[in-house]
Amino acid sequence: MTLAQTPTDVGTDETAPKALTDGSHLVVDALKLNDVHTIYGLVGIPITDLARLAQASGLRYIGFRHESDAVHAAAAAGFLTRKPGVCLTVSGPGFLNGLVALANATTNCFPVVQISGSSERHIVDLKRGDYEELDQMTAAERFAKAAYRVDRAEDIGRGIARAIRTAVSGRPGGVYLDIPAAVLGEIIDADKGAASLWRVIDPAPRQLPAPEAAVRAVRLLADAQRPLVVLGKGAAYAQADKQIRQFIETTKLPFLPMSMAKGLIPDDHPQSVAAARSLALREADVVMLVGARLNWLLGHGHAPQWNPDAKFIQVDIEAAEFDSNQPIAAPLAGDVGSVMQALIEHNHGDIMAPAPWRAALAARSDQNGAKMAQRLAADPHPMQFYGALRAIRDVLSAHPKTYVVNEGANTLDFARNVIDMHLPRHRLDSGTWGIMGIGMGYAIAAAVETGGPVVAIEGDSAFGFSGMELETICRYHLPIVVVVFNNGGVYKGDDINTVSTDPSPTALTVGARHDKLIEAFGGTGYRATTPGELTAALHEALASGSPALIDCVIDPTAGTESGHLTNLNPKGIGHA
Ligand code: ADP
Ligand code: TZD
Repeated sequence: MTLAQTPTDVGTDETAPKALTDGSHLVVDALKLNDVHTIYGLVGIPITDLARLAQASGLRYIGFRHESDAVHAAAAAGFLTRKPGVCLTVSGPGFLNGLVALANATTNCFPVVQISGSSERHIVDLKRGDYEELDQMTAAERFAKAAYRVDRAEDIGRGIARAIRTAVSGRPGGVYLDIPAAVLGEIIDADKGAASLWRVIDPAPRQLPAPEAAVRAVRLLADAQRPLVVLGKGAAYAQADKQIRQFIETTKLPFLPMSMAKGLIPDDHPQSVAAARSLALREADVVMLVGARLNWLLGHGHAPQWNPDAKFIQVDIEAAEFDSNQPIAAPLAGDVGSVMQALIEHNHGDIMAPAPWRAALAARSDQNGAKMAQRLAADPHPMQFYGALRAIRDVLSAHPKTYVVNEGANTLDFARNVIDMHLPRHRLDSGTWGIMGIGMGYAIAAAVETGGPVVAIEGDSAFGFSGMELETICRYHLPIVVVVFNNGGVYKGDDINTVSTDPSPTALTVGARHDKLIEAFGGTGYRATTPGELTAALHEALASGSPALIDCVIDPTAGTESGHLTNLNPKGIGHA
């Protein structure tokens, strides 16, 4: 793409004026050359024209109300597609608003590139005080997988190639790419510009494990009395669904999905031991972690939650992850697809999960399943988490292709266990940080990237972090249904301040009508106070394929403070 020529654009040959281009055109051309189809962002100086140009050039631009949501959306796009999501932010505060989400993406190992305009370098660097002045690259460095800056228009192609390569190769993560306003506006010869762009070949090359590493792991699994496979979101991300399922099914190994790996193999698969999780962790003697870290979400692999004599096998693309918490007896460095393929090839019928272990897990699953069924069957008034989740579960089982986004405390903990997933990469949640605020961004990305229906199951506090994106959802007519679990509080809604008339720190507005919020933007609002009303509303909303919000009224006394993480609150000497 070239700029329109002006009478002053005269080249050396007076009969052939030189075609020109500029930084913004080069950014768009470089993204298109690398198969980027969508940009998530929020405009302002100096990137408004860049967004307009991207749209005019055939890229889809999704405009948000807060940068954090835009970057969360791009990160979710990265997780869903295994290609870096791209987002665009303005200088200074806009960049910083996005940085939380960039850090979150890096923590979750999602590939994303945050491109931000920035202010005049010669003013920023001498701290002379510019509009939205900030040394953004230095700030991003600490929180991203990498941070780069492009200082000349002729380096834009290189910068974008480098950002894409870094985001998606090895352990994926967030990459920051700084493009100062002056570079976006820099005019250069169009031929020189075009020649400076390139397409990244094989952005995430396969990484094969050494054969001896595969043999070592097979031997351990073959000798195990009580083997267990833990599937993490790295396994879901890797899109190695076929190899994983083949390996699991031919070996009969029991598997446990981490929350975002749910559906990688359907939750109702007979080898899933999600319903016997405690027993599986406590007893397993050989554990194979596939794209899952032994971090807090897995109790760091410590006893008594885990068998103190357990031996760990770990499949991870990042070798430095091994031994981060427990000794890894059989490290398998490589991408999940290549490692699982190697395991399939080196397993000559050696691995077969012993029948007594499988029977013990099945018995415990049945026992726990019966208890859960009882809890779900109860129908107390006012509505509790389980009653509402039973209604959602039943509606979603009739819509198995629905993407589920989930955040909150109790809302997250209960929904994770109740809502079965049937397809890979259909569940997006608070992830490794336990962050609130991913809800609307992730939901928007799921709808935009897949065209599929999305149900976001949100605690009322959690929803508040990104709630203004309801307007974005309505503006783009996305098939998203938001269900707000309204119990009037951060965690529970029954905390009372006994010393003044101010609300307690965990209180939110009693009787809030979240359904009215979406009506302001043309979406449909519902209010449900019983599982029956919730069922009817969700059916109708999903059938319409249009933006909707269901305010789902829950007993304010239901749940616990901090959900399942109550024990992480410091004890101290007690409080009011
Ligand atoms: P979970 O929270 O589901 O347990 P984690 O986010 O802790 O999962 O772990 C994901 C792991 O997957 C990370 O250590 C990351 O390096 C790894 N990973 C990401 N992509 C791949 C891949 N393609 N192949 C192998 N490992 C991967
Ligand atoms: N801020 C950010 C960015 N992330 C966080 N995790 C928190 C604050 C602390 N926090 C939680 O860990 S859960 C939560 C907060 C504020 C909200 C819990 O209330 P909820 O959920 O209404 O969303 P439940 O289901 O009613 O418990």
